[in-house]
Amino acid sequence: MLRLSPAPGERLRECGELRVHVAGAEANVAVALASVGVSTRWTSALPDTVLGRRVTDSLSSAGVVLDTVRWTAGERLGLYFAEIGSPPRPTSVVYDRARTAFGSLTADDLDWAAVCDSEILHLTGITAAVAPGSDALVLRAAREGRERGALVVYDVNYRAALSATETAAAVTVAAAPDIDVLICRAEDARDLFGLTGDPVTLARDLAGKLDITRVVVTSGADGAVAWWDGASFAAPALPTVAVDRIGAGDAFAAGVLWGVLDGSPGDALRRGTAMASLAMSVHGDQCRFSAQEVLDVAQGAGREVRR
Ligand code: KDG
Repeated sequence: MLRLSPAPGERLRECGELRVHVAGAEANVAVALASVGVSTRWTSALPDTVLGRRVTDSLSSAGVVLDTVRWTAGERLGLYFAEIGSPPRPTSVVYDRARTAFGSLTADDLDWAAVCDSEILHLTGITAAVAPGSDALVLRAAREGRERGALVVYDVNYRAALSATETAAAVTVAAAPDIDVLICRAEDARDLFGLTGDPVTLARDLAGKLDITRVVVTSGADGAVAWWDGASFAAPALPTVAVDRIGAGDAFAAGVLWGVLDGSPGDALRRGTAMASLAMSVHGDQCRFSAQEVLDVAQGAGREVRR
Protein backbone atom coordinates (compact mmCIF):
# COMPACT_ATOMS: atom_id res chain seq x y z
CA MET A 1 0.00 0.00 0.00
CA LEU A 2 0.92 3.65 -0.12
CA ARG A 3 0.67 6.19 2.66
CA LEU A 4 -0.18 9.80 1.82
CA SER A 5 0.73 12.31 4.53
CA PRO A 6 0.72 16.07 4.97
CA ALA A 7 4.09 17.56 5.96
CA PRO A 8 4.75 17.46 9.72
CA GLY A 9 2.74 20.17 11.42
CA GLU A 10 0.08 20.29 8.69
CA ARG A 11 -3.43 18.82 8.83
CA LEU A 12 -5.18 16.52 6.35
CA ARG A 13 -8.20 18.82 6.13
CA GLU A 14 -6.12 21.79 5.04
CA CYS A 15 -2.87 20.66 3.46
CA GLY A 16 -2.12 21.41 -0.19
CA GLU A 17 0.45 18.66 -0.70
CA LEU A 18 0.77 15.03 0.37
CA ARG A 19 4.00 13.09 0.81
CA VAL A 20 4.06 9.53 -0.51
CA HIS A 21 5.57 6.63 1.44
CA VAL A 22 5.40 2.93 0.64
CA ALA A 23 3.74 1.18 3.60
CA GLY A 24 2.01 -2.00 4.79
CA ALA A 25 2.99 -4.00 7.84
CA GLU A 26 4.66 -7.04 6.22
CA ALA A 27 6.31 -4.85 3.57
CA ASN A 28 7.73 -2.71 6.38
CA VAL A 29 9.13 -5.80 8.10
CA ALA A 30 10.60 -7.07 4.83
CA VAL A 31 12.35 -3.77 4.06
CA ALA A 32 13.78 -3.48 7.58
CA LEU A 33 15.14 -7.03 7.42
CA ALA A 34 16.56 -6.68 3.93
CA SER A 35 18.25 -3.44 5.02
CA VAL A 36 20.20 -5.27 7.73
CA GLY A 37 21.23 -7.90 5.19
CA VAL A 38 18.71 -10.69 5.83
CA SER A 39 17.52 -12.43 2.67
CA THR A 40 13.82 -11.55 2.50
CA ARG A 41 10.87 -12.29 0.24
CA TRP A 42 7.52 -10.41 0.30
CA THR A 43 4.36 -11.95 -1.10
CA SER A 44 1.24 -9.97 -2.01
CA ALA A 45 -0.94 -8.90 -4.92
CA LEU A 46 -0.54 -5.55 -6.65
CA PRO A 47 -2.35 -3.79 -9.48
CA ASP A 48 -0.25 -3.75 -12.63
CA THR A 49 -0.13 0.05 -12.70
CA VAL A 50 2.44 2.71 -12.07
CA LEU A 51 1.32 2.72 -8.41
CA GLY A 52 1.91 -1.02 -8.05
CA ARG A 53 5.31 -0.59 -9.69
CA ARG A 54 6.11 2.19 -7.26
CA VAL A 55 5.71 -0.33 -4.45
CA THR A 56 7.95 -2.96 -6.04
CA ASP A 57 10.57 -0.37 -7.06
CA SER A 58 10.80 0.73 -3.46
CA LEU A 59 10.92 -2.77 -1.97
CA SER A 60 13.44 -4.07 -4.48
CA SER A 61 15.69 -1.05 -3.86
CA ALA A 62 16.03 -2.38 -0.30
CA GLY A 63 16.85 -5.87 -1.65
CA VAL A 64 13.50 -7.58 -1.00
CA VAL A 65 12.82 -10.52 -3.36
CA LEU A 66 9.47 -10.16 -5.14
CA ASP A 67 9.18 -13.30 -7.25
CA THR A 68 5.90 -14.40 -5.62
CA VAL A 69 4.07 -11.10 -6.09
CA ARG A 70 0.88 -11.51 -8.14
CA TRP A 71 0.05 -8.73 -10.61
CA THR A 72 -3.63 -8.04 -11.28
CA ALA A 73 -5.64 -5.91 -13.69
CA GLY A 74 -8.64 -3.77 -12.76
CA GLU A 75 -8.10 -3.60 -9.02
CA ARG A 76 -6.68 -0.89 -6.84
CA LEU A 77 -3.65 -0.39 -4.64
CA GLY A 78 -4.48 0.02 -0.95
CA LEU A 79 -3.99 3.59 0.26
CA TYR A 80 -4.08 5.31 3.58
CA PHE A 81 -3.88 8.88 4.70
CA ALA A 82 -1.94 9.62 7.87
CA GLU A 83 -1.75 12.90 9.72
CA ILE A 84 1.28 12.57 11.98
CA GLY A 85 0.44 13.93 15.41
CA SER A 86 2.49 16.08 17.69
CA PRO A 87 1.42 16.23 21.37
CA PRO A 88 -1.33 16.99 22.23
CA ARG A 89 -2.62 16.29 18.68
CA PRO A 90 -2.84 12.52 18.08
CA THR A 91 -1.84 10.80 14.85
CA SER A 92 -4.93 10.07 12.78
CA VAL A 93 -5.37 7.59 9.94
CA VAL A 94 -7.99 7.23 7.18
CA TYR A 95 -7.99 3.97 5.22
CA ASP A 96 -8.91 3.79 1.52
CA ARG A 97 -8.58 0.11 0.70
CA ALA A 98 -11.83 -1.02 -0.98
CA ARG A 99 -11.50 -3.27 -4.08
CA THR A 100 -7.75 -3.74 -3.74
CA ALA A 101 -5.61 -6.24 -5.61
CA PHE A 102 -4.75 -7.88 -2.30
CA GLY A 103 -8.43 -8.18 -1.39
CA SER A 104 -9.01 -10.29 -4.51
CA LEU A 105 -6.17 -12.69 -3.74
CA THR A 106 -7.19 -16.27 -2.89
CA ALA A 107 -5.20 -19.21 -1.58
CA ASP A 108 -5.33 -20.88 -5.02
CA ASP A 109 -3.47 -17.92 -6.58
CA LEU A 110 -0.27 -18.60 -4.65
CA ASP A 111 2.60 -21.03 -5.11
CA TRP A 112 2.82 -22.06 -1.46
CA ALA A 113 6.09 -23.93 -1.88
CA ALA A 114 7.71 -20.69 -3.05
CA VAL A 115 5.92 -18.49 -0.49
CA CYS A 116 7.04 -20.72 2.39
CA ASP A 117 10.55 -21.43 1.11
CA SER A 118 12.20 -19.69 4.05
CA GLU A 119 13.39 -20.21 7.62
CA ILE A 120 10.73 -17.82 8.93
CA LEU A 121 7.24 -16.95 7.67
CA HIS A 122 6.01 -13.63 9.10
CA LEU A 123 2.27 -12.81 9.15
CA THR A 124 0.21 -10.07 10.77
CA GLY A 125 -3.32 -9.59 12.03
CA ILE A 126 -3.70 -6.47 9.88
CA THR A 127 -3.56 -8.58 6.75
CA ALA A 128 -6.16 -10.97 8.13
CA ALA A 129 -8.56 -8.02 8.46
CA VAL A 130 -8.13 -6.06 5.23
CA ALA A 131 -10.86 -7.72 3.11
CA PRO A 132 -13.49 -10.48 3.30
CA GLY A 133 -11.59 -13.75 2.99
CA SER A 134 -8.23 -12.32 4.05
CA ASP A 135 -8.54 -14.13 7.38
CA ALA A 136 -8.80 -17.49 5.59
CA LEU A 137 -5.78 -16.59 3.47
CA VAL A 138 -3.67 -15.75 6.53
CA LEU A 139 -4.79 -18.93 8.33
CA ARG A 140 -3.87 -20.97 5.26
CA ALA A 141 -0.48 -19.26 5.12
CA ALA A 142 0.19 -20.13 8.77
CA ARG A 143 -0.77 -23.75 8.11
CA GLU A 144 1.36 -23.96 4.96
CA GLY A 145 4.31 -22.39 6.77
CA ARG A 146 4.03 -24.84 9.64
CA GLU A 147 3.68 -27.89 7.37
CA ARG A 148 6.58 -26.80 5.16
CA GLY A 149 8.95 -26.34 8.10
CA ALA A 150 9.13 -22.55 8.42
CA LEU A 151 9.11 -20.90 11.83
CA VAL A 152 5.76 -19.09 11.82
CA VAL A 153 5.74 -15.64 13.45
CA TYR A 154 2.41 -13.84 13.91
CA ASP A 155 2.14 -10.19 14.96
CA VAL A 156 -1.35 -9.49 16.32
CA ASN A 157 -1.04 -5.82 15.22
CA TYR A 158 -4.70 -5.02 16.04
CA ARG A 159 -6.26 -2.14 14.07
CA ALA A 160 -9.61 -0.96 15.45
CA ALA A 161 -10.48 0.60 12.07
CA LEU A 162 -10.33 -2.83 10.40
CA SER A 163 -12.01 -5.29 12.75
CA ALA A 164 -13.69 -5.81 16.11
CA THR A 165 -11.51 -7.03 18.98
CA GLU A 166 -13.52 -10.29 19.08
CA THR A 167 -12.81 -10.92 15.38
CA ALA A 168 -9.08 -10.28 15.74
CA ALA A 169 -8.97 -12.51 18.84
CA ALA A 170 -10.81 -15.30 17.00
CA VAL A 171 -8.33 -15.19 14.08
CA THR A 172 -5.39 -15.32 16.48
CA VAL A 173 -6.92 -18.28 18.34
CA ALA A 174 -7.55 -20.07 15.02
CA ALA A 175 -3.96 -19.48 13.87
CA ALA A 176 -2.42 -20.34 17.25
CA PRO A 177 -1.77 -24.07 16.59
CA ASP A 178 0.48 -23.04 13.69
CA ILE A 179 2.23 -20.11 15.42
CA ASP A 180 5.76 -20.57 16.77
CA VAL A 181 6.32 -16.98 17.91
CA LEU A 182 3.53 -14.53 18.78
CA ILE A 183 4.17 -10.77 18.97
CA CYS A 184 1.50 -8.73 20.75
CA ARG A 185 1.21 -5.22 22.20
CA ALA A 186 0.34 -5.20 25.92
CA GLU A 187 -2.83 -3.23 25.18
CA ASP A 188 -3.91 -5.83 22.59
CA ALA A 189 -3.32 -8.65 25.11
CA ARG A 190 -5.72 -6.81 27.42
CA ASP A 191 -8.32 -5.71 24.85
CA LEU A 192 -8.45 -8.89 22.75
CA PHE A 193 -7.81 -11.56 25.36
CA GLY A 194 -8.96 -9.92 28.61
CA LEU A 195 -5.58 -10.45 30.29
CA THR A 196 -4.25 -8.25 33.08
CA GLY A 197 -0.96 -7.69 34.86
CA ASP A 198 2.57 -6.60 34.08
CA PRO A 199 4.11 -7.38 30.66
CA VAL A 200 5.85 -10.59 31.77
CA THR A 201 2.57 -11.85 33.25
CA LEU A 202 0.78 -10.92 30.03
CA ALA A 203 3.32 -12.80 27.93
CA ARG A 204 3.23 -15.87 30.16
CA ASP A 205 -0.58 -15.90 30.33
CA LEU A 206 -0.91 -15.37 26.59
CA ALA A 207 1.46 -18.29 26.03
CA GLY A 208 -0.73 -20.43 28.31
CA LYS A 209 -4.03 -19.27 26.84
CA LEU A 210 -3.01 -19.81 23.21
CA ASP A 211 -0.63 -22.71 23.84
CA ILE A 212 2.25 -20.92 22.09
CA THR A 213 5.66 -21.41 23.70
CA ARG A 214 7.26 -18.14 22.56
CA VAL A 215 5.39 -14.88 23.13
CA VAL A 216 6.79 -11.34 22.86
CA VAL A 217 4.86 -8.48 24.45
CA THR A 218 5.65 -4.85 23.64
CA SER A 219 4.79 -1.95 25.93
CA GLY A 220 5.89 1.18 24.05
CA ALA A 221 8.12 3.34 26.24
CA ASP A 222 8.37 0.48 28.77
CA GLY A 223 10.18 -1.75 26.28
CA ALA A 224 9.55 -5.38 25.43
CA VAL A 225 9.52 -8.73 27.19
CA ALA A 226 9.43 -12.31 26.00
CA TRP A 227 8.12 -15.50 27.56
CA TRP A 228 10.34 -17.92 25.70
CA ASP A 229 10.36 -21.67 26.31
CA GLY A 230 9.41 -21.12 29.96
CA ALA A 231 11.88 -18.30 30.75
CA SER A 232 11.44 -14.54 30.64
CA PHE A 233 13.61 -11.96 28.87
CA ALA A 234 13.34 -8.16 28.76
CA ALA A 235 14.77 -5.19 26.89
CA PRO A 236 14.15 -1.52 27.73
CA ALA A 237 12.91 0.95 25.16
CA LEU A 238 15.72 3.27 24.07
CA PRO A 239 15.60 7.04 24.56
CA THR A 240 13.98 8.26 21.35
CA VAL A 241 12.95 11.57 19.83
CA ALA A 242 10.07 10.33 17.68
CA VAL A 243 9.25 12.25 14.52
CA ASP A 244 6.91 9.53 13.18
CA ARG A 245 5.78 6.53 15.22
CA ILE A 246 3.99 4.64 12.42
CA GLY A 247 5.87 1.48 11.52
CA ALA A 248 7.79 1.25 14.80
CA GLY A 249 6.06 -2.04 15.64
CA ASP A 250 7.03 -3.52 12.29
CA ALA A 251 10.65 -2.42 12.76
CA PHE A 252 10.54 -4.05 16.21
CA ALA A 253 9.24 -7.27 14.66
CA ALA A 254 12.05 -7.18 12.09
CA GLY A 255 14.63 -6.86 14.87
CA VAL A 256 13.07 -9.82 16.67
CA LEU A 257 13.12 -11.96 13.51
CA TRP A 258 16.74 -11.01 12.86
CA GLY A 259 17.65 -11.93 16.43
CA VAL A 260 15.71 -15.19 16.24
CA LEU A 261 17.70 -16.17 13.15
CA ASP A 262 20.87 -15.65 15.18
CA GLY A 263 19.50 -17.68 18.08
CA SER A 264 19.16 -15.50 21.19
CA PRO A 265 15.82 -14.18 22.57
CA GLY A 266 17.64 -11.42 24.51
CA ASP A 267 19.40 -10.19 21.38
CA ALA A 268 16.13 -10.43 19.49
CA LEU A 269 14.44 -8.02 21.91
CA ARG A 270 17.41 -5.62 21.97
CA ARG A 271 17.57 -5.53 18.17
CA GLY A 272 13.81 -5.03 18.12
CA THR A 273 13.83 -2.04 20.44
CA ALA A 274 16.80 -0.52 18.58
CA MET A 275 15.05 -0.89 15.23
CA ALA A 276 11.80 0.52 16.63
CA SER A 277 13.68 3.59 17.91
CA LEU A 278 15.43 4.09 14.60
CA ALA A 279 12.14 3.76 12.71
CA MET A 280 10.60 6.49 14.86
CA SER A 281 13.53 8.82 14.16
CA VAL A 282 12.67 9.09 10.45
CA HIS A 283 9.56 9.95 8.47
CA GLY A 284 7.59 7.17 6.78
CA ASP A 285 6.60 3.65 7.78
CA GLN A 286 9.79 1.91 6.76
CA CYS A 287 13.08 1.44 8.57
CA ARG A 288 16.07 1.36 6.26
CA PHE A 289 19.09 1.12 8.53
CA SER A 290 22.15 -1.07 8.09
CA ALA A 291 23.05 -3.87 10.50
CA GLN A 292 25.92 -1.77 11.86
CA GLU A 293 23.66 1.21 12.48
CA VAL A 294 21.17 -0.97 14.35
CA LEU A 295 23.85 -2.72 16.41
CA ASP A 296 25.48 0.62 17.29
CA VAL A 297 22.15 1.82 18.67
CA ALA A 298 21.39 -1.50 20.39
CA GLN A 299 24.77 -1.44 22.13
CA GLY A 300 25.07 2.21 23.07
CA ALA A 301 22.00 4.38 22.82
CA GLY A 302 22.76 7.96 21.89
CA ARG A 303 26.46 7.35 21.29
CA GLU A 304 27.97 9.50 18.57
CA VAL A 305 29.03 7.40 15.60
CA ARG A 306 31.94 8.69 13.45
CA ARG A 307 32.86 6.96 10.24
O1 KDG B 1 2.40 -0.86 11.20
C1 KDG B 1 2.35 0.17 10.25
C2 KDG B 1 1.21 -0.12 9.35
O2 KDG B 1 0.03 0.11 10.08
C3 KDG B 1 1.18 0.76 8.15
O3 KDG B 1 2.35 0.65 7.36
C4 KDG B 1 -0.01 0.54 7.29
O4 KDG B 1 -0.19 -1.81 7.17
C5 KDG B 1 -0.70 -0.76 7.41
C6 KDG B 1 -2.08 -0.72 7.89
O5 KDG B 1 -2.88 -1.39 7.30
O6 KDG B 1 -2.35 -0.04 8.87
